[in-house]
Amino acid sequence: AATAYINQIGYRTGDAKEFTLFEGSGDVKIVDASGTTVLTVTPSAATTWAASGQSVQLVDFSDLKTPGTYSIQVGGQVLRSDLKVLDAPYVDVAKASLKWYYYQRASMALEETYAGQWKRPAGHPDTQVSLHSSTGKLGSISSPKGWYDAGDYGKYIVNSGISTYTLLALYEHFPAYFNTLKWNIPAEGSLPDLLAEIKYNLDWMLTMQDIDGGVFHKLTTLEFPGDVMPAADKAARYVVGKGTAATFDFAAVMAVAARVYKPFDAAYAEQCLTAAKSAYTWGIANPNVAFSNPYDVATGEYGDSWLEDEKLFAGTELALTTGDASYTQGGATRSVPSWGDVAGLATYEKAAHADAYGSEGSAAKDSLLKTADVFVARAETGFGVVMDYGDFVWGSNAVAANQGVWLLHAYYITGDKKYYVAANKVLDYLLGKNPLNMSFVTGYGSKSPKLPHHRPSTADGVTAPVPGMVVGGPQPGGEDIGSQSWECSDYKTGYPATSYIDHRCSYASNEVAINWNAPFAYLAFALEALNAG
Ligand code: G3I
Ligand code: 9MR
Repeated sequence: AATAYINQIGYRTGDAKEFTLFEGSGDVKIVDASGTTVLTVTPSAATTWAASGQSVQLVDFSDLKTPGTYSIQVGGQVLRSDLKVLDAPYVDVAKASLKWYYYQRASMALEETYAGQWKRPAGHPDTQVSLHSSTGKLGSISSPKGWYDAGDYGKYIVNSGISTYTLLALYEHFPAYFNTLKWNIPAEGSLPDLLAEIKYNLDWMLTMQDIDGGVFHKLTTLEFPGDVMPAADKAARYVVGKGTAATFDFAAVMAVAARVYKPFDAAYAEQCLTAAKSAYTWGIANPNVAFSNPYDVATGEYGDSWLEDEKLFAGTELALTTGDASYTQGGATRSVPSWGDVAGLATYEKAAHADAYGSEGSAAKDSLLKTADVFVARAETGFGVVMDYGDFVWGSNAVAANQGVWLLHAYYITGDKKYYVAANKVLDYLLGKNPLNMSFVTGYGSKSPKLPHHRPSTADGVTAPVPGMVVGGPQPGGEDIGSQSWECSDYKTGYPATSYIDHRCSYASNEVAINWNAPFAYLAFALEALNAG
């Protein structure tokens, strides 16, 4: 049947606007609340999008610039009535995506004043955590606070790396916007909400550094816990492993934190910088310590054996913070960043500060724009999105969001609107312009995930999931099929972009994670901040 796939949250008044039409024929009419046709559009010629196997048309309705709610009609048939045009469409969903980090806080109770119906008692104090034999040490450490990684209750340094960095970058790129923005979380001193939230995780990360500068890999139970609330998960937790990836990721994040917190808390900034330097020194001396799960540990691995990108990321950030060029590492990748490949984060920094980096700077700009141009071209055909067949891996929605962030960096250095427009199309995809016809953010949009793989949302007795969570998204792996007895049925469709199930069992398509919310928050907020004031 004819279907219009739209950004369900809304389109910005002054922006280019597009939706995707499947099995439509003839012109599209956009009709306002009083029944008046405000725009008639002839859709583009149909093309097939390999990732969903659909033949679709694109409908450009940029000429509609009046705020309101509209219906979409084809051949007299009303396809949907939830098309919105707004002046600042993303503020609420973007705030929710950052508020979610508060809901993920370990070691503290969530009070009703902040958490509403998702209030809960404190869990995981983590004040006395045994050092697993894989750390090579005996005894225990105090390692409280931090965000739970995902639908599980582990705290993982590698994944905290890219996640915390991305949120710090959001502040660093738009400080004026965030100095006054609030979303009802507990205040810490005079810090802006974004920096207060990030500090909750930085404080935990700092506890994970050993006295020799090396950084422990993760803090988890030996097995994943069952579907219980944090306070009911009483299994012993361990600090596990120590390695190069964790140590360099930590060094990079602390180097950025030293810059960002300096105007607010010079002593804290100094602590972060000292930690960054000693971690970096350990990483240089121990460049090949890859982590893999010990035989008795079954929680998330975040295993990675290619460690040059973490070194590049750390060196680049330390050079920028200290002005000491001896930290600089060569290289500028064309690949979009992910938890296991952070080289692209160095590309961003070198491109943004190209003058200071000489030939490294121009190489970074070149890499940035080459990939961005591929993305722009992809978004002009098929489904009108950047995502391509091979992009659908575990956490595909973060691939999408990071593609959007990449495009914004191309926009920052060129001012060329085509990159902004393509970045906007990424957000359209995540908010409903996709073949599943759903917004991937819990609580936002006409249709959004109701049963994410998120232990608190499963166990809290509240019908609605915790809001503001970006689920992993479609991908053809199906690693969870058959798990949790018969419930996770075979949801593979033969196409990557539609292999998804909104069920609690589906950790491979419907879990949530801090490294998936972070690029979404960056993208949605950057698109607001760029239009503010
Ligand atoms: O990169 C390859 C790609 O080259 C290949 O074509 C593709 C084919 O399957 O696989 C890609 O690798 C995948 C990788 O994610 C991409 O980042 C792996 O197959 C896939 O198994 C791997 O999944 C990871 C998953 O843990 C299982 O280890 C996810 O990235 C990672 O986000 C996820 O993280 C978990 C933590 O372990 C525990 N906490 C929850 C969190 C989210 O589910
Ligand atoms: O619930 C776990 C989820 O948080 C992880 O991301 C995922 C991948 O490591 O694993 C989930 O746990 C599953 C385990 O791996 C296999 N048995 C079923 C578990 C789900 O309840």
